[in-house]
Amino acid sequence: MNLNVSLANIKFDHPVFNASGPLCTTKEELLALARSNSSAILSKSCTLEKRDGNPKPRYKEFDLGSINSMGLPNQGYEFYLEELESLQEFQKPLIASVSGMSQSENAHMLRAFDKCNWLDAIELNLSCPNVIGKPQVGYDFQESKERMREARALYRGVLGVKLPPYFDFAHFLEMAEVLNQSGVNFVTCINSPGNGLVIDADSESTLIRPKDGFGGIGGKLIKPFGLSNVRKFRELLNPEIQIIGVGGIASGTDVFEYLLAGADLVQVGTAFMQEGSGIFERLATELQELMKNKNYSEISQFQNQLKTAGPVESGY
Ligand code: YRO
Repeated sequence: MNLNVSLANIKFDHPVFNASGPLCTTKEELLALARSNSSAILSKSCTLEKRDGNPKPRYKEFDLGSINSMGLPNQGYEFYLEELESLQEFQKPLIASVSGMSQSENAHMLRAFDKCNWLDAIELNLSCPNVIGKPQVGYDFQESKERMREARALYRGVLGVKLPPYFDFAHFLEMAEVLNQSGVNFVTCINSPGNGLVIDADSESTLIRPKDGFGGIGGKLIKPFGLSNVRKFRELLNPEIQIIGVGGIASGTDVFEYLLAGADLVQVGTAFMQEGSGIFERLATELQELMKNKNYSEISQFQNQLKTAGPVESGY
């Protein structure tokens, strides 16, 4: 069985690796990822300077998934530059997530990453704050266009953008038009749907402390939106722009569904946080088992081949 996949010129042993955010911030966490069966190493979104992030509790699990308002805790871009470089011996793709607090912060970091001939790709996080009072960059199409134009001009390697979820076909169309003109190589759908609220009835309190309890939602609850965003962008984007799916993946069947919907690769966030680095081996094995049961020997035999339900006379 062959699970090999490519992202532009980059080769992956299988399509499952970590989402930026969970367990990819410190030296120890990145080393654990390197030693795991994750098919690549993607680091926590970085800023120019080190950030402590928001006060704890800032990540919690609940019955349907997770909620977080981490506030971008990271060790500063120079740390990820050094740490990723030191993991070359593990011979898997090394990807840096970049999320500057401003256009000029991104420019500074992208110039530095452009000088690294060992780095495989950059994932530019568009869920970053813009001017206060404006929506996050990914929900501001003009701002998204400018951020991508600048990133493409400064970073000559494989470049992708991490997108927030969209919920309206007009928004998909507008973003797809920007992406098709941008020169980016891939998109990653989806970042956590923002500003959910989870309440603990016993304590009559929010689950997390920052932002009066509001935070990004991950896990099982968001899988339908990850799938819809992958599916719609696969329909609207130029075929050369590849798609990484993320949102609620916790089984080989989940991986299969994302590939069917049109993803080329997938990332795991909440379930990696819950289960630890053994999850990559489990998901790759479960995908392989499912493919065997369906008599598939290669991903290309079902990738992007989702069918629409046929008509029936009875029921709703
Ligand atoms: O709080 C975070 O660090 C965070 N959490 C997410 O679920 N997605 C993200 O992209 C980030 C970093 C960016 C931001 C939400 C702090 C603006």
